[in-house]
Amino acid sequence: TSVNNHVGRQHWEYDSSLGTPEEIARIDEVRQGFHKTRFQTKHSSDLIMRLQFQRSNNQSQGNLLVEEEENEVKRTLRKALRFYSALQADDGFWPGDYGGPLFLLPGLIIGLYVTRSLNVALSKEHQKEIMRYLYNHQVCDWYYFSRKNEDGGWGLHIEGHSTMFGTALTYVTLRLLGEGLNDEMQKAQKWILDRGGVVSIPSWGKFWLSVLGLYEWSGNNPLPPELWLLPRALPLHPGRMWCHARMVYLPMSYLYGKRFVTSLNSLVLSLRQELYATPYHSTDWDTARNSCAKEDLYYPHPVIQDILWGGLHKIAEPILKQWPFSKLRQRALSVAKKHLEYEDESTNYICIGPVNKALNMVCCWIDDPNSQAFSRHLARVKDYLWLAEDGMKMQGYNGSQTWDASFAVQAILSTNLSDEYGTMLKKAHNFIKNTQVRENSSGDLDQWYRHSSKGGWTFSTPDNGWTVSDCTGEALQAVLQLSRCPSTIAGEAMTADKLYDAVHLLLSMQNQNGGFATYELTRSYAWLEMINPAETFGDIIIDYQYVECTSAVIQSLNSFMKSYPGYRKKEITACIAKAADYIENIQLPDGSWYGSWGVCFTYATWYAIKGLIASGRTYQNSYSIRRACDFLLSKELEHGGWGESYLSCQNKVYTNLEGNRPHIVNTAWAMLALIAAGVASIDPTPLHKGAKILVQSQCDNGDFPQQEIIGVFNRNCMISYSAYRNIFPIWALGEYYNCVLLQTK
Ligand code: LAN
Repeated sequence: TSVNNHVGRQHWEYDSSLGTPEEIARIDEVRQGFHKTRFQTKHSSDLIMRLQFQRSNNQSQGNLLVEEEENEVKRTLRKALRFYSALQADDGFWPGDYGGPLFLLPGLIIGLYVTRSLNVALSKEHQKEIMRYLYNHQVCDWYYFSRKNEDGGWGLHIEGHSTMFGTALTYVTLRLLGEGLNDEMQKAQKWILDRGGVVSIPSWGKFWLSVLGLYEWSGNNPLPPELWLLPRALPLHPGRMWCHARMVYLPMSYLYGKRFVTSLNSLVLSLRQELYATPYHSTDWDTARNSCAKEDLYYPHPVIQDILWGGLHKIAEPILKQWPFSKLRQRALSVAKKHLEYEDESTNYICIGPVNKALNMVCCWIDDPNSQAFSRHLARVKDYLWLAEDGMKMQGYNGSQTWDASFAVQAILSTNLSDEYGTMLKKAHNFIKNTQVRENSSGDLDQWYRHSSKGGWTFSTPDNGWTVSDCTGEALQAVLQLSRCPSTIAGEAMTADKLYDAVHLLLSMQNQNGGFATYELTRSYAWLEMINPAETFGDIIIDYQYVECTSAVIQSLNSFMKSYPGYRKKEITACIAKAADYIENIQLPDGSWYGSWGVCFTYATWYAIKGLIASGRTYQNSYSIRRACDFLLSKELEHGGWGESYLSCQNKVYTNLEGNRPHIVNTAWAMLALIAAGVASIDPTPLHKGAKILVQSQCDNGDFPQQEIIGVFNRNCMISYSAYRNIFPIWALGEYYNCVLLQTK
């Protein structure tokens, strides 16, 4: 829960005095056994539950009387709400696990190591939990997710196959944390050497290894900070890139420009021997620049990149080393530094994400290890860490607080049981009200390439500062819905001026073509993706428009119009119509939409249908909605429910989970979409079947099982939304109960 009045802050400290003797014994057992017993203990774990989950009441039979089903759904909902209310923190949000990617912790640990702050920032207990986590996710024979691939490596994310990126960086991380060459480490080392050694790690890995003295800077493609000096009219100006690419390549270009390498010690020298198949100094660094292990290759460099980087590497870089051009480099570095400082200060040293958090921290340190900036960075490291039963991980963000809370409110309201669960709503309402970003970040926004943020919401906490279109949309929907509840139940409604700010911000974020991107307007061209140097990620260079973002905005503006019919009516109506057209335009031939932030076609199709309905289109008058419903219905599993694999995201083809198992979150999304479209009045059977899956999946304590990973970014990396397993079954069953069961009685 929060500390120091930072609303929504999540922070873990070890306190040996807490817990009953039984709990302590239990926890010690789990922790001491780490990397021998691993998941085999029955400790209540997201992952263990995933392994060992057996439906508690799967004996429930075929044809229940409607009456009985009604009661069963209601019982399930009550139990689910009671359980979920117990997870709520005092300041109103639901702390949760936002882990999944495996390339984040290494950045942090390497960053802390080179700044000599490992033991300052992280207690021994933190380090122990981090090691436990890393060992727990090594791909081994017992490993649930990859039984076919028992090779001792690590993936890009917890469900992925082994990659050089994951394996080499995790290996290095464990060594920096003090591990020696035990059996597990040797397996990992073998994995790396079998593939010709660490030379072929993808570019972001090359980067971190260079900082650590394990890779030569000449083996990296250039990351010239001079880009920041170019005129903004050029499409490839960093100010026109997706903010995440901009904010990651900013500190990278700073460290590259300085060719920073930590001082070599015996550990680093030993690692040079452990990780290379041929002697370190005989490596051909020029070829190394473009090498990438086949396991890691998701987005192969187009030829134009090889030409571009080759030119920059062989011609531009040597020139920039010499006077007077070296002056230019100095100037570029000082401009980059200014942007780094701006990012640090406007995010309270949290930074926009986990990658630039660690990088910026190193940048501050190399300029002045005793700076206030650096110590402020250290103070915000723990905001990214999350302790779960599989150990301590670095999350994909400083939490998913506002995002989850906004969905949770809508889910709880859908049950119509809010009389009973009013306290939960009141607390969540306060949280959302308290997390609205009240002011723009400081200075001339344009100079810092920032969109305004006043009136918006972030994905996590207001301290993070970066507002997002759909986070604003979902939060706005939540507060608007709450404002229609009696204040005795939901608390005081948000005042109109604050809602106007949100609407104003949203209207400013619509692109020419009607679609909405994530944090900013789309500022440049899709062909720039050709210069995406990150082999493991797709579509990172510009802020594209997304069906999810576009729909969330439509829904919120439509809801706003209901409460404030007169306010900027013309603009809002036009915005919604254009946005809905955009959604229809990007519908795929099979009636679905591709999801960029959740798995995958089910997620996006849910969003699309909700957006189109909110724009006033209906099943009856919209061919698009009918095709979308047909798509969803065609994917329903034989025994009911929907279950989509993360492979859909990377291959862009709808893929069922292995064994055609249903996934409760996919099932809930599909149900929500079909209910919203009114399919129940035509044939409610698919909904009855889906509801049954959800009801039967519930655990005895009211929780739902943690199943396969359900979030994604940049096509290829998965991320856990652990709150979804509670939120979406509640939401879908809530709608099902009130809009299907009670209506068709
Ligand atoms: C997120 C998390 C939230 C997510 C939604 C709001 C769900 C989405 O609808 C819009 C995009 C957004 C804001 C988003 C963008 C990419 C993020 C920030 C992440 C998936 C969390 C982690 C990821 C970030 C890019 C991870 C670092 C990796 C890089 C390639 C820079």
